[in-house]
Amino acid sequence: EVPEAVQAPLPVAELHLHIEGTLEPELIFALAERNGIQLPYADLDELRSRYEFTDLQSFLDLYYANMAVLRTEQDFADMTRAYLSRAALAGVRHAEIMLDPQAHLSRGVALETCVNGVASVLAVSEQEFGISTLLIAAFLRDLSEDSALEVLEKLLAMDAPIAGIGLDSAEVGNPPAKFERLFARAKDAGLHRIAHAGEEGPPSYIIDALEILDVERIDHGIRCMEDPELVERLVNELMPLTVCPLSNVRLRAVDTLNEHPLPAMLAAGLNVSVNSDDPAYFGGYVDDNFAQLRSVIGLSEFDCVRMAANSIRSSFASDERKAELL
Ligand code: ES4
Ligand code: ZN
Repeated sequence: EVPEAVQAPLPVAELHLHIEGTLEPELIFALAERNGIQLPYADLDELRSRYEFTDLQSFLDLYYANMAVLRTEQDFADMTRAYLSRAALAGVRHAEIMLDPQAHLSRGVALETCVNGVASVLAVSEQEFGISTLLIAAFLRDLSEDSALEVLEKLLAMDAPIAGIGLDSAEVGNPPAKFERLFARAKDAGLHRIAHAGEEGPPSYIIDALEILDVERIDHGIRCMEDPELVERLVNELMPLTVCPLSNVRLRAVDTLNEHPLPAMLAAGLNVSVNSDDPAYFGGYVDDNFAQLRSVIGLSEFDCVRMAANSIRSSFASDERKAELL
């Protein structure tokens, strides 16, 4: 039998990935040094000791703090290149990458700096890494809709190479309805629309993301399992749910991988895929997520292949690119 380590990974599309969540501790220290930024950690081990989270907010606090090292276009480009290089080893052949522009604007980093830094690398990702890519501007739901609308208008005015918009950050207390005008504007501009829903928030947030925001995919969506009627609807609509198993464990949305609803979601016929979310923070990339699903909960090869196909079909890639990958 071939050892697991040398088996080629399944070709997948990564549909739920925050580029800022790919900043590995080593790169955080390297960028801090390059930019003359004093980090509040003495060394790598002290930084690594902070990666124990109790909920989404406890993670977001560290995630936003670590972004302080991203100052120049080159920083954003280096982060993006590091992700693509690692993702290629994980079997990722297409990636739809979220960027949080407001998290950089609020630190005095220009929109052009973060967008152009990431986009300059995405423009060559297929040639250099064999990974086709799309950029998604994600909006922070704990900020106002007016702030999001202002940033979206700027992105449109600068003709930023974005394929769609997303909605992330602190979910509970910031329901989809808060962003009705933002998503209407994005649809009017011909952009794809996705939103985090049902990670920590209730099933009603998933329903509202579908009905009020007219989203084409749900990020996470795991709490749909509390509402059988919603599950039936999601199955009938073939609605993609971008599930992030290791993220859910690390953020305590589920107690352990053994308690994860993914097998039940598959059994219900939901269109689920496996994604890494913030791989530098949650213990691994897409291949690590699949490896733990296989070894810890005994997920079958059939289900892994099915979810890999789901990821490609649920992407916003061209029909030609999908045909290449399927
Ligand atoms: C996120 Cl896991 C998760 N949930 C919501 N917002 C986020 N931003 C980055 N990772
Ligand atoms: Zn996410």
